[in-house]
Amino acid sequence: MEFMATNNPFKPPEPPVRQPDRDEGGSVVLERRTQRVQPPQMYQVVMLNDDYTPMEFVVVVIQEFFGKDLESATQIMLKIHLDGKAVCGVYPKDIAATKVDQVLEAAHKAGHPLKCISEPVDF
Ligand code: TYC
Repeated sequence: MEFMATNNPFKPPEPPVRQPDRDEGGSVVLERRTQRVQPPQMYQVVMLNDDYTPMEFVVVVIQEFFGKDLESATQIMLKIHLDGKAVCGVYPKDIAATKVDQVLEAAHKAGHPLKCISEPVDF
């Protein structure tokens, strides 16, 4: 039995050759632009120092809402205490806003003036 070299039934068909300046349907493309999607802007949640909120409360809040263990939460709290502020986490915009709401609500309920904000990374 003989196979014709140009019509091998086991060989997948060659993809169509696309000519420059023509799209897949053969229409002329006047201007070709490469579309690039940017990664989403990320937001950092920054906690601020004050003179009244107990250190222990801040450590618990950082563990609870930012998923840190006791040691890193303590380090972050001490950085806030010494430097005036520190980043607790970096998230997409809506999640960062939710974290801020959660911290402010917990602080308000406990009667502490603890404040935090979210801001774009590279602010
Ligand atoms: N400065 C506070 C104190 O001495 C402790 C504190 C730490 C408060 C971090 C707020 O975000 C804060 N009790």
